[in-house]
Amino acid sequence: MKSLVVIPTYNEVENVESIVGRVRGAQPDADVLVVDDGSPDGTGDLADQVAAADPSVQVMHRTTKDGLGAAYLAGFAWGLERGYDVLVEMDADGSHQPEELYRLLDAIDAGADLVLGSRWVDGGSVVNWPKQREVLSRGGNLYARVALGLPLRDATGGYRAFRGAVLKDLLADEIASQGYCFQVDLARRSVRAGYDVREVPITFVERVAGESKMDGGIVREALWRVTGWGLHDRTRWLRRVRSS
Ligand SMILES: Nc1nc2c(ncn2[C@@H]2O[C@H](COP(=O)(O)OP(=O)(O)OP(=O)(O)O)[C@@H](O)[C@H]2O)c(=O)[nH]1
Ligand SMILES: [Mg+2]
Repeated sequence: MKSLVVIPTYNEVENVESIVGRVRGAQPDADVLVVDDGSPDGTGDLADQVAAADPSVQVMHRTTKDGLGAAYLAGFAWGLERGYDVLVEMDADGSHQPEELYRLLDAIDAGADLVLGSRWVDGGSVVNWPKQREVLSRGGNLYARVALGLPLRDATGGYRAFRGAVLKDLLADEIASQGYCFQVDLARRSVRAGYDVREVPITFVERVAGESKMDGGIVREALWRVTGWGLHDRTRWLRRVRSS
């Protein structure tokens, strides 16, 4: 099966070369697509240099910073058009270790449709995370689990592998989410559609270089969208119970 690792970047000049090299080293059969949103720090140019030396690496240049979700949608469309069997999401900052990618790909080989790299299953962990980030992630996941009834421990994480045909189906309806809730949205669509969603443990390592793009707006978007989806699903369920 042919895999494409999609890596969105915004101001990751200190990380991009290393992450691409680590992916190529850990999974020589996988191709890489860097999706850069016109990073002012020159990430896109550096990625072009890496790509020039390795035909398995491609770079998509977008003009403005448009959020993680939009970057992934563009990268996925590119990969699906080219017939990749498996599409992988990975951050550029080293938090998602390429050396653990085999765990996700093995689960796809074993029949999963979507595999989540999970910090919060047995064997999963986070390294160097400040306590407040852990509280936010655990709290966000608990909320997503309860509000949406998702049987998942880490629905907000961004280290994932999708079977291509499944991703194509999930993207048939428009996806409006931009930040973390983009991840929650795809996870919930997969569970609802009855796909085989599995979690494998990962060791998530806090970035050592560059700056986080996470901000209050992303957290707020996740909160209101998840609440909206939860209310929507529950009113539908109530209506069904009443009319039966
Ligand atoms: N193309 C593109 N990439 C983005 C955008 N926002 C974030 N990214 C990339 O998405 C990945 C995740 O962003 P991070 O800033 O690491 O967010 P995070 O991992 O939730 O936050 P930290 O834990 O603080 O690192 C990184 O590779 C970023 O460079 C965007 O608007 N466009
Ligand atoms: Mg990060």
